[in-house]
Amino acid sequence: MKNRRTRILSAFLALVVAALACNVPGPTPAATPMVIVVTATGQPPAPPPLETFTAPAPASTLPPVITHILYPAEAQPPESTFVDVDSLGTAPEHRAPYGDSYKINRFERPFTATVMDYLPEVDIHYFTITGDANWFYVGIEVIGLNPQTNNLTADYGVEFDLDRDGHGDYLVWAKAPYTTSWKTDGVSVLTDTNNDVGGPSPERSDAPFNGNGYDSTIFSSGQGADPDLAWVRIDPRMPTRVQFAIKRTLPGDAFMWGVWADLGLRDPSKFSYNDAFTETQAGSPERSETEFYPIKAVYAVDNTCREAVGFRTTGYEPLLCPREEPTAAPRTPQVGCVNPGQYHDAASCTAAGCAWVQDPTVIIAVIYHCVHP
Ligand SMILES: [Ca+2]
Ligand SMILES: [Ca+2]
Ligand SMILES: [Ca+2]
Ligand SMILES: [Ca+2]
Repeated sequence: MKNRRTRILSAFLALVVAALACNVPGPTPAATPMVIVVTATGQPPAPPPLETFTAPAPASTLPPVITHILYPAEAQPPESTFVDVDSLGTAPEHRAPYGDSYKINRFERPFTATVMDYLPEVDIHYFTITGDANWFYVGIEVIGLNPQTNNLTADYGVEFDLDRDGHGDYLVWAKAPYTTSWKTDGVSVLTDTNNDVGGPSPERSDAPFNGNGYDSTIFSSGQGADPDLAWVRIDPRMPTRVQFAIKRTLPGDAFMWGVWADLGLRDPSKFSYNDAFTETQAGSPERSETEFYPIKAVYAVDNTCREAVGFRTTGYEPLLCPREEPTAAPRTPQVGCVNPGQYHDAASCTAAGCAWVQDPTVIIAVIYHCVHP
């Protein structure tokens, strides 16, 4: 009798130990709870019948339910438009005219590897930005559609540098298929947790540099803390134009940005491509670079220089688009407008005979300043 009591006590203690063990935090994921049956006879518990275990359904078979709260607008405010080099004119010669600067990660490679056949859907021609109260809208207009499929099949992306150090901080990346209605399917927002996008120097090739580029996904097809963070569509008015709608909360009010078209590597974990590959491995699209022509490991890709939003550029921001030097002869100041920079409001500016105009160096947040009329 005493022996039986001891066995029951031992079984009870074992159950308490097992229950405590279940409460110890650790890396083991929560498992299906198992019921331990303690019998009065002290016999080891019989294994439960197999049919009582029901394997949980794999997550991939459960379609995520995504409830959107805020949708991008159908029509956008007027845009700021920027031009990228295009290779349409030199495509029959299987080369880019210029505009590919491997050292600063600037690509003009809308061509297949080695053969250098032209890919119009990869050739960025214009890139645009505008915004409203909730969104930034970024447009990427390419030269043409995929001639085989008559649509756009490349990946397209928008890269943001928030602290203007040249190292990209967010990459909004979209994959085909695209539709003319806004959708989050196929759109990801990636970030770089160890700031190695661009390698040691964002304005230089550090190859061979073995970083992990954009290494973390904070949004994927509507899944993430904000289900409305980033959207994509084809402009309903223009089949060669991809549009992104990105919540203003992502980049904030002041940042640098540029865009991508990629039908080649399509691997943001290898950003920057000019760090992951040497120029010899990557090749060149310009025949004048005889040492490197044609393109090889870094192929079917186009990107742009970076533009600024919400702040006045100094001209020294890494990867900033070149600023045009003024070509017109300086106008002779008219009598009455002396040192227009001293006036900081429209009334005193015009009263002094100067002209109150938009500052073209600041986009989105329109800033007026005083100049000679
Ligand atoms: Ca281009
Ligand atoms: Ca940065
Ligand atoms: Ca670099
Ligand atoms: Ca990284």
